[in-house]
Amino acid sequence: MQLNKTNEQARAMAGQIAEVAALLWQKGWAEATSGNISVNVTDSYPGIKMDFRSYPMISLETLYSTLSHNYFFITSRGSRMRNLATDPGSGLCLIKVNKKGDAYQVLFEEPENPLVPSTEILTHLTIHDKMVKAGNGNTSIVHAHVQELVVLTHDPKLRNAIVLNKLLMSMHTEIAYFFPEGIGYVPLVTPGSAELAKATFKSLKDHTLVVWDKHGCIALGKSVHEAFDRIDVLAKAASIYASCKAAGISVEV
Ligand code: 2HA
Ligand code: ZN
Repeated sequence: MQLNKTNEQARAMAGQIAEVAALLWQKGWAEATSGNISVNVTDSYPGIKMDFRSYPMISLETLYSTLSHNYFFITSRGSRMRNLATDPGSGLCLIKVNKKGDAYQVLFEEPENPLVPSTEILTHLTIHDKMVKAGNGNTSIVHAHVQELVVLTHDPKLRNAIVLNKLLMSMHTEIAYFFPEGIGYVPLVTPGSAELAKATFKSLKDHTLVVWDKHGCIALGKSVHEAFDRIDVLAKAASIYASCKAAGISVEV
């Protein structure tokens, strides 16, 4: 998107997205075009006056009435975190949901180089809908291919929310502090599908992070940095487990 066409507050948010994109790339959690980030930036556009009619309306499969007239930054389909880190405008869409909540527009695009939102847009909007309804200040979502967590889901014993929680809670004292309600787990589902959005929504309940089998995880927070911290802390617990196993230390659950 053409970031220079939007306001200072939104550009600052794009800067934070760029910082987290850099961290995801450095951690090895964003190979190729993987991972996606979105932030509700409605507060950055109070009473914006512009002619919206020039932007095509794109229909949504699901009705998100709570998101009526909400604005979101969401990484674009095919964007690379390593590029977003230095040039957020090159891989970020600003979308505006319509009044009814069943369609959106992508704003401030370069007509010759239009961007399309992430393949996981349904999951992101489903979670944003839930966050706006909850009104608890959570605005940001980060999805990444966290290797340490994907490794765990290769063990059939750990493909289960109860066992996974028990194991990760026992790895490091910080986990109970960061995840007082535990974490969610979604079995293998097609990436980008409405099924994944539905299963994630169900699993989120009071959770702030959900592990996706053989895929990675998705986390929410009051900022993109808070969502990233949650992922980072959980990845540490998973990595401690792997280190213990490699050292022959018994850590069975
Ligand atoms: O953005 O990571 O899950 C590409 C993905 C899909
Ligand atoms: Zn993914």
